[in-house]
Amino acid sequence: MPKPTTASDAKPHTKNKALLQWVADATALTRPDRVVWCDGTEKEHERLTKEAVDQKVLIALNQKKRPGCYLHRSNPNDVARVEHLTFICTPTKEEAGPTNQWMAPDEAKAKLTKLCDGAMKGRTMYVVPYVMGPLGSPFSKIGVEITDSIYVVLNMRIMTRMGKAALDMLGDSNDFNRGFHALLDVNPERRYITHFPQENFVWSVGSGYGGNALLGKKCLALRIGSYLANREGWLAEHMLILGVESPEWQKTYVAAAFPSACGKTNFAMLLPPRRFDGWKVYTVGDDIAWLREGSDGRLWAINPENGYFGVAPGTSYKSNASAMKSIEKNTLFTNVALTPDGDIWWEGMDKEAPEGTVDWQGRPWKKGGTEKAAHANSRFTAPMANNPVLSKHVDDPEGVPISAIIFGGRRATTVPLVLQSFNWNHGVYMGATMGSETTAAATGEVGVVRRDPMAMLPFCGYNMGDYFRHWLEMRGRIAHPPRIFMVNWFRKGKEGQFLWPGYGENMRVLRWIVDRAHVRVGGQETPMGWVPREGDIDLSGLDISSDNFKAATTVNLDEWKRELESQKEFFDKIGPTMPTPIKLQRELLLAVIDSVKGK
Ligand code: OXD
Ligand code: MN
Repeated sequence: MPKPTTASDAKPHTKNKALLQWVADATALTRPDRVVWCDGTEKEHERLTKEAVDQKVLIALNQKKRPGCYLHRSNPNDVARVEHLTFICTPTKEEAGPTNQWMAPDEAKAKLTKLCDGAMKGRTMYVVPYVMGPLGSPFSKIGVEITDSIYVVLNMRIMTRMGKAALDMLGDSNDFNRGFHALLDVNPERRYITHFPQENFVWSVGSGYGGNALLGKKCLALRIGSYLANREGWLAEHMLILGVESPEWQKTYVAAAFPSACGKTNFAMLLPPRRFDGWKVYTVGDDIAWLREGSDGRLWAINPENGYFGVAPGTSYKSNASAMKSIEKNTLFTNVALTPDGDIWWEGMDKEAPEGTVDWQGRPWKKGGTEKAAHANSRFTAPMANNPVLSKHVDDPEGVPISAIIFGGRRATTVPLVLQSFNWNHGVYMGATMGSETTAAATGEVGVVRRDPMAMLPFCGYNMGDYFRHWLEMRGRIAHPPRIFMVNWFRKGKEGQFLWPGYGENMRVLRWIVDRAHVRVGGQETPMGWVPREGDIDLSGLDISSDNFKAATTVNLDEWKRELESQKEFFDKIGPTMPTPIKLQRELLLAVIDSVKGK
């Protein structure tokens, strides 16, 4: 068995017995040629980047145009999360619930032990200590990822607070997430993303894709995180966090859950339109929020991440100028197209692709053909410090106080532009019944409506019915709960056109939400919740007809009746753990519709 060494043959920066033992066990199983303990220094970063370029894992981009930027081309069979290969390995199937894939812990361990036997021979094993959340924050969690992917190490360096600081924070404690990642031969036949919530352990093999391999993100911060949150009385959510500042008042913080690839990063970096001169939106986080009650009775949130793993196609100066600025330097790109001058390109960028662009697989790309230049789920990994609208509170140990929670989906019909719930329970019901059309962020059919409660369907690490119960119970902990809303930027008119312009104009909706949270603007009560009337939302300078605005905000009771009826199937799927207050909400709304319609 090779002795754990760092690249410089120095000792690991820890005497933590539990950690050293775990690394020794992983070393004995996988038998790497070399073990490298990552310290997070700039020197290490330079060395690893050079190694990755030498190994052709990274392609250096034009360093004059994009300093510190590199392109990675993944195996074409490994471009997205794989929900059908993702398992929650709780002692019983019931604990994982009906929406998760379950495997018995012993079976999963036996399978992956076999696959990992000698799997790192001839390779380097990296030990990556990291913190999710601000250093020193009581909210934060420590993880250590073992991986044989240098690409994963370089991404973890951007996405987390990685290196010696994490080991210092850990000290002698055994309270850390163990994340064991091995690429194997990157073959879907040998791909398993397994989670052991009771052991705070993740074991992922056969994929190098971000959501499957950067184990601090979906695996720890959401799946294991949600399990811990239920046990410890807080919330781990698939939510962005933003701060809205008006010329007159202080900031108001909002958290919003949208399913993958539905514009969370764009919303978190929203640039207010000209009409909103003097208004600012600051990003706290673009994907994950950890929330808990503060001593003042409000709900406080941190972003556990340190960077953005954003969807590239569609990102442009028009859709998200701050994201474009965030990727000017020190950014890793995955599966985007490469231009002849060593820059990156994707569909939906501001400019046309120049002649001689090669596609995400390195093949010459033909403009106007059927093949996309960039993969639909191509990504950028950018440090959050690059974001020109980064909130100055991202490193605050206590986080920021949340005044509103938004649930959003991609729906062509039914769901209005914005809808405010009547109260916390009704809001939890809204989140629990959220539906959205599927996107390219996960493998499978695109554009089909599926229930994606709280945008957590692929990320809840335990029984979804218990998760709803936990949400309902959180009300008891929060004396001053945030108001809860639903939004839908994607509603279409009769001709199939989008009714709302979206992007920066979403500021108008955000302002209504913030004003409603502070109880200082009107709205119209409907049987399904509150919607803005035309005068309640500032539409000045916006080219939208009154008819279109009404169509975007209308609550059509026939559509809602169908919606509520179709929710039954999902409720049945959740089965006996579905909390009664949620079931009753649905029945109540159905009864109200019937009474309003005079049936
Ligand atoms: C993501 C996702 O990468 O949700 O954030 O898939
Ligand atoms: Mn996400």
